[in-house]
Amino acid sequence: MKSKTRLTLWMLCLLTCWLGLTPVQAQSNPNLDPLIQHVYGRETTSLNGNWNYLIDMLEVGYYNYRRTPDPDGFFKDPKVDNITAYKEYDFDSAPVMKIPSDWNTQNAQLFYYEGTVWFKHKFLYTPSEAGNRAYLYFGAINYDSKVYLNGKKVGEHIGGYTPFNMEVTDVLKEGENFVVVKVDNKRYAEAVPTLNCDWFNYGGITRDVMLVEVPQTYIRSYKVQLKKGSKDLIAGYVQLDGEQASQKVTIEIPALKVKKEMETDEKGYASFEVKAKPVLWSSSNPQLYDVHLTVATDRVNDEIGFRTIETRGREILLNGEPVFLKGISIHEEAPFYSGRICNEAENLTLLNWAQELGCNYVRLAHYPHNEKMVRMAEKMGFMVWSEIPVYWTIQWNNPETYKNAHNQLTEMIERDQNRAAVVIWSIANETPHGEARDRFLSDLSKSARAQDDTRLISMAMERSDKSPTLLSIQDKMSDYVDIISCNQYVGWYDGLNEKIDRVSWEVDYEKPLMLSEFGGGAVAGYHGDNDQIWTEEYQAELYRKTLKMIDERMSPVAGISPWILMDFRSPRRLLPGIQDGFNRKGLISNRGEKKISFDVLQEWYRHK
Ligand code: GCB
Repeated sequence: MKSKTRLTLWMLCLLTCWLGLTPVQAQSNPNLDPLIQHVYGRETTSLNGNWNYLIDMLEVGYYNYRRTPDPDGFFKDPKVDNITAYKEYDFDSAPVMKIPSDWNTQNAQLFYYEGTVWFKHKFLYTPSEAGNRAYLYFGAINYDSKVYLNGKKVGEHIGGYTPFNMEVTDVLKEGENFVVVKVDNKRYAEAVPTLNCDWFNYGGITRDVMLVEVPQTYIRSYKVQLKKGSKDLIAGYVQLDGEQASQKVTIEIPALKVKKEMETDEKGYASFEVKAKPVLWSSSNPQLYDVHLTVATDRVNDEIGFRTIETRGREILLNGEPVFLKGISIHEEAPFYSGRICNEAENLTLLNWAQELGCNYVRLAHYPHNEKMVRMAEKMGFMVWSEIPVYWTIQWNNPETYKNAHNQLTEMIERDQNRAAVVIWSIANETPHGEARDRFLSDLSKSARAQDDTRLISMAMERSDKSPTLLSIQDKMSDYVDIISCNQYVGWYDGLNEKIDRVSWEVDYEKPLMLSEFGGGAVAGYHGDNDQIWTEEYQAELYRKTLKMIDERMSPVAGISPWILMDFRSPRRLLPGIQDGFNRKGLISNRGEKKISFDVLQEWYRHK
């Protein structure tokens, strides 16, 4: 892209944020269509299952020998007879991989691979109703993907953890079709996340793939939540897509005796407000209501909860009442074999452990987790912190990096804006202070607020201490967040456990304070004295002392999400015999063994 165009886009982004405008369905990914809300509630054909794949280190399927894009790349996949024509690849005789999955744990040769893999899947299509429109939907592909249907490019997407879809009505055929996807998970400096991070760069088509069918004019997006500051006014919008843009829309919530009709404008948009007295969603009673949205041509059903989330001084209020967020941080990594989560049972195992721990809250770090995880958390009564991978030091001055981060933020919000469980949008983790970073993050924060004012904004900050033992947070971004969250590692990266007893805290902001991370490493089954690092005893002692510090020497704390539920793979963790490629700060090992610290935290939560 020419730098002038980049500059204009960057200025446009900023202008949109400054004006506080909602960038309706902001799009930075080319050839994609606005996200369809709640795909699991539509008529879908799953395209999960076996896909053939080719490992393409040199990207010969995309570029010719002059390294320019080849119009006859692998996506064409023509049938040749090998006598009159040749081709140097063949999907149909290539190995198969189960999708969704990460490729690293599916094929030992791909464990450390970062590069391009091509996937192909054949499927039969029978139109379910004449005149329907069809979309290809991907829950997530890590990281850079190009999608082709029947040899034609239909979309591309950047960003490894958010969904995207593209209309394929005109390319889809009755009978056999084939979809080819080029997936590239190479890390690069301007990406989000960037080159450097403390989790595993699983590549592949990591979430559900579906063909979604909708009527010619359909309900593409909607928001149905309590109006900010109200417990008895449900508000939101409906956005249609299709030629019959002006139509009557009905929203019904039978259990609340709500039935409201409205007219969409010439752009297919209608906003609404309706009086209702819902039983409010909470951790102890995660009440959800059937919500039906109907137009002459379409109907969508969803289950939606209603709650308020606000702050008052240093407190967080759920439904108007102070609440302490008893949390745990979680990576989207499967228990027992440690790969990217690819089914509901794996989500459930993690959430069951969080429940056993006594949590009412989960920090889903460091990127948006799969949609089913969020829905499951909601049904189980967990409040959720949802985060984009703006992590450590990314390119704060690069307009493309901003556009990418902003797009991931938008896709995260669009997907989950009806989930009552999501109470916090987090825009960053442990980022270094500086003007460019402050501008980047404050713009993200303003945009998140403009897109959704029914949740709180936070980010995981770092300490700026007042003295070696007087710990504090001083961050210009404090003006732009609702909750001051801090990752801190006294007893691990900062001194040994004895230091924890010597520190106290002074945080001057009149906003709720959360400890978004603390912890230390321990090898499950490795025992020793309380001061012997890597033992379960050391980690347990770190927890005991930190929890005591929170009780006695921190100004009121509104919640915590210690690091982390389960040991997870990280290429930064190289210590043989101890780490072996895993971050060992889990309360539970990667094999599912609970460490002593699990009991320590469980006991503290029991009395909280
Ligand atoms: C942090 C990061 C997290 C790391 C953790 C650690 O502060 O936010 O991603 O995994 O520390 O274990 O060092």
